[in-house]
Amino acid sequence: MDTQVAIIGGGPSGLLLSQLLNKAGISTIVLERSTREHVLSRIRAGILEWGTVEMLRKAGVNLRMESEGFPHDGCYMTDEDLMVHIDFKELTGKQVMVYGQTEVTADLYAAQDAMGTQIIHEVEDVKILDLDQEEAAVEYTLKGERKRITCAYVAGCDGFHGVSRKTIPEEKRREFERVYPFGWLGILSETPPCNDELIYCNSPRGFALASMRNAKLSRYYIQVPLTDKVEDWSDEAFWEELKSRLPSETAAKMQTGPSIEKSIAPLRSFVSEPLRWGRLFLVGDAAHIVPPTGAKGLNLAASDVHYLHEALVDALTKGDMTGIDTYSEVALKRIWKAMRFSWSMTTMMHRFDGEDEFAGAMRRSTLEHLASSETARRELAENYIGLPY
Ligand code: FAS
Ligand code: PHB
Repeated sequence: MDTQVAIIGGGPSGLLLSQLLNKAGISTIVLERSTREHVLSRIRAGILEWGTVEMLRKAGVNLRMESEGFPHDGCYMTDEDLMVHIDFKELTGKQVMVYGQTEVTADLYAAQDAMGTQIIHEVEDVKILDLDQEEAAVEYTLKGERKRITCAYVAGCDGFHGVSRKTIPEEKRREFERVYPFGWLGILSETPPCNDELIYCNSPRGFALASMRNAKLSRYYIQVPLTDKVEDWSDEAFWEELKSRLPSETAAKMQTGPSIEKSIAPLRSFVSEPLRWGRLFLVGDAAHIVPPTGAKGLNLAASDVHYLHEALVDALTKGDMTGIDTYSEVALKRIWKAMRFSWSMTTMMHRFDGEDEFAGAMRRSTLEHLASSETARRELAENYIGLPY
């Protein structure tokens, strides 16, 4: 056997799983389609649940996060000039960490390099085979040469467009999907954030989010029609539209500047069941996609890794198959709760084409209820900081 666990995908899921398995003495080979530079050029998630922070500590990749990340005690939800503070710390005793996915991925690569882990970039035409045999196999092409590795298990950490999920026969997969009729236009700008905590904005013109990466780097999003293209939006047009959706006093003090990254991400909710097929296990975006409104995508990948890493260590070091046999059922329980929260936040904070006045009134009254009910704020806070593993 070439390795104990073959990991398809060198994004946060694959790298975190590899790091935790290696620390437990289990060998891995990571197969990544892109170059490392390309993986590290992606601008994605910005909020870590505390469970994810603990996972990174357990993996020994927390030093830079502890010194450069920002623990946040809460966030704001707004509807025009109504601003509701959700105080996570007061309501749940917990915080979230503002630290970009790009940095998490870079820290994981550095740690894996330090451990001398095999990470093979620019692989092509990956095929996952023999999942019902004593040993599984993964074939791939590297620089024109066909390769084959044998392993005990395969972790499919290759995201929504990867090969792993599709390795499970279509007739054996049960897929659930909701595609939202809008996207998020996001920019990164070297400007100080407009607020000390995140602001999720509902407005008659649509959703907006004011986030950040650090005291000099802001991340902003606005809801746009799916027909929009990035080139349709000048920086000036973006800033004007963003300000029109923020509470007026926040907009008035906002510092604008040139975008250093600008992109449109589509929004969907998606789950594929089961997460196991013989010796193959799906992890992270390979199994599920959430709209980023609840800041759950990266964090759900981390909890999948938590369950699978524990299951593989038990199976490979103690011969205990319980975790392996229950991984799909256990992980899906938490996945569906995060799916519900992300869908609820998205439907609560976005305008849908053709909606009537009643829909806007419902959004407004949801905010009013949050403003007046500590119970409602606690329910949102518990989901946002992350449900228990
Ligand atoms: P990833 O997609 O990150 O990684 C999969 C890796 O597998 C990639 O490196 C890919 O190159 C590789 N791969 C694919 N096919 C392969 C194959 N056949 N062979 C080998 N390798 C293969 N989440 C949030 O919480 N907040 C956000 O704001 C947010 N914004 C996002 C914006 C965008 C545009 C996208 C696409 C996602 C966003 N997400 C966000 C979700 C995102 O952060 C994911 O949840 C997170 O990247 C999940 O990590 P992985 O499961 O590792 O998948
Ligand atoms: C981000 O900073 O990129 C971010 C923060 C919170 C979200 C989504 C994205 O819900």
